[in-house]
Amino acid sequence: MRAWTSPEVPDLSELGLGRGSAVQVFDTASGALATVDPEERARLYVCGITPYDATHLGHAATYLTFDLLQRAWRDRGLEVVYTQNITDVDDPLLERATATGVAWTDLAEREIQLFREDMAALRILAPDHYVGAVESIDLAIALVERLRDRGVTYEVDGDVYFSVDADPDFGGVSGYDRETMLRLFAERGGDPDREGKRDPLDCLLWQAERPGEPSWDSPFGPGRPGWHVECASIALETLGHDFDVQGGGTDLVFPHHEMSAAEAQVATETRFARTYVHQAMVAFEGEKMSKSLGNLVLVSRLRADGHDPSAIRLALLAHHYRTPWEWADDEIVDAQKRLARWRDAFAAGGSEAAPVVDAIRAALAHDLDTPRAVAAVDAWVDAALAGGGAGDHDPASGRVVGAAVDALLGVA
Ligand code: 5CA
Ligand code: ZN
Repeated sequence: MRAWTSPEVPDLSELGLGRGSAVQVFDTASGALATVDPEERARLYVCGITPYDATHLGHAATYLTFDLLQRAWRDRGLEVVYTQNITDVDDPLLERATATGVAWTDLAEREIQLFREDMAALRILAPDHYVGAVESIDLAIALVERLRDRGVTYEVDGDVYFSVDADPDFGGVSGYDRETMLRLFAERGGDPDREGKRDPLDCLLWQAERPGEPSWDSPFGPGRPGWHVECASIALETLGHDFDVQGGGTDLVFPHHEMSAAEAQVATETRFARTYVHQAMVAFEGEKMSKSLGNLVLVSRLRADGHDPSAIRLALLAHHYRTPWEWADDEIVDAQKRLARWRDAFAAGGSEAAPVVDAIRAALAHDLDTPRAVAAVDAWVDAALAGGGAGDHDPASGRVVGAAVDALLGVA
């Protein structure tokens, strides 16, 4: 699939600012900070959208978090290989298409295009591999065949299931107890109560064709892949196993990331990802912002209302990715004011650039601490705008701090 055009990222080392330090992020699987500092190349997979409605601020927060991780890695001097999928065939998409009387393919195409425009406006780095479920059905089939050959699958009325207990490390991503797993599985698209399953937690690998739904031929009969096998197979194909970071929102910890990892680990007999990083949920009107609930603040709506995309980005940056928060309308007002002050100060210049650049780098390297990075820039900006007779005013420093804010925080 075509992605979108990435923004230019200034190389701070070319401005005489050296390089950033090794990046630490919180790893859900180990429950601790992990240093993710591979030799030359960092490999990242982030779970992409199910394109049945427009990009909301929760999605934007998730993709921004992994954009910042990539910026920190690049500032470190690493090459980044980044894959994102698109769940362009799945139950909610088909249901919405039927309910609104549009072809499911047209609905997906329209929402993917809007997502591209939102991501480009927010200056989010584009994936190197932007892969749809539909265009990678063959990959999913190949992974299901591998699992079948290992004897860890079985059929229930033509549907193919994966035995989760085939992975000795099952549970290692979420760390949840069985009761929690059963509850979340039922809430998030699983079918714990289906008759004929060997373990209520076993998940669907291949769903046999249902009347009126799209299907593809396979060695298991016509049908379509399960959700988890989509991400497992796309990640293995584009990044290989044992890649650096599997990312997404906390709503994907279980079952999605647990199941994708288990499927891939049983097929390859090696670890799927080294680290699992999750963005906390952004809420609105008291609940998780979600397409199914409809309590959405859309990026495209804010843009259409005339808000600078960099202000939307700054509003999100004011929150740490691991802290759940609720959108309120004054967030964008505050961000707009902050953006104006920052731009004034970058034009005017201020004190020496290196200390504030170091502070931004240190904040990001320590678990992508954006509130701390924003506070460091605020302090420099406040001093710059207060001016006064300080002897260390350097008109050129504004350009350098502006470049660092652009490179590291993506704010133009
Ligand atoms: N297609 C699947 C992933 S394979 C999916 O979850 N799609 S989605 O459109 O529902 O969500 C896209 C991404 O945004 C996922 O990484 C999800 O975890 C994240 N996300 C969804 N809602 C929120 C929210 N309210 N706050 C933060 N992140 C969210
Ligand atoms: Zn996924």
